[in-house]
Amino acid sequence: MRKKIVAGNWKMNLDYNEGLALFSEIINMVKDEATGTQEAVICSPFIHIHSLVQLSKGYSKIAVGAQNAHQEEKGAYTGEISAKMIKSTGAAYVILGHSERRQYFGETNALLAKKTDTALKNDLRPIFCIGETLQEREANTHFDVIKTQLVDGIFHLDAEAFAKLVIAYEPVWAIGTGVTATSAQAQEIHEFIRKEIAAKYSQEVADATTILYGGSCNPTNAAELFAQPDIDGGLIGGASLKSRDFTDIVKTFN
Ligand code: 3PY
Repeated sequence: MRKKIVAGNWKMNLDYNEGLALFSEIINMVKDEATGTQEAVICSPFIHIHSLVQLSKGYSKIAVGAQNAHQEEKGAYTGEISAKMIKSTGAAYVILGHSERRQYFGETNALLAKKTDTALKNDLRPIFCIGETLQEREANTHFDVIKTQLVDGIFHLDAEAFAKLVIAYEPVWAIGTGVTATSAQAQEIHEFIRKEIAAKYSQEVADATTILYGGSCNPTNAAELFAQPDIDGGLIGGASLKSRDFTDIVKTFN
């Protein structure tokens, strides 16, 4: 049975002490709620990661991740953080290709393919984000866009490496806008992604891949989204900054 994941993306929010306080609250509230094949993940700014990992010790269903990593192993890249550095803090995950990185930092599928390789080489599990813009949906090219993101970003991996990925479908028009894809719209794309994985790898690999929905997912809409057969959890933006909301989303699976 594939893993169910609720992952918080704190983005560029919370100073050091605020982050630790929120994470402590989240641990206390989530520790008895994430059960079975479920996992709760918090992807924080880099400055928090090491401390959050320390706080999460002993809680097997709570993990920590980063929101980005550099494609090179090391070198003269002032201000950047490598996958190896992230791994050395004890983090387990890294978000790659979030639409904000694609949009504001010019991250392309080719660059993200390199970032994915470097993250996997350093034993981090990428949460690989894909999704179409509003214009692409209106032009009815959303399936093509998503297929290209899959093919150019991650389908170069062999099946063994691919099995370590989590995929997050985040329609760009639903990010930070308060607009959510309907559960039918989200399910349609998740089913498409799973079929593409099956065609490229195998049905077994496709059935084992965790595919999250992201984009204004909150305690009110999570239950309907997560009830869809191909939606295995969420990548949560704003609602992950409130311990009660995040916990309520985690509880949706119970
Ligand atoms: C959102 O929900 O806004 C997100 O971008 C989650 O990554």
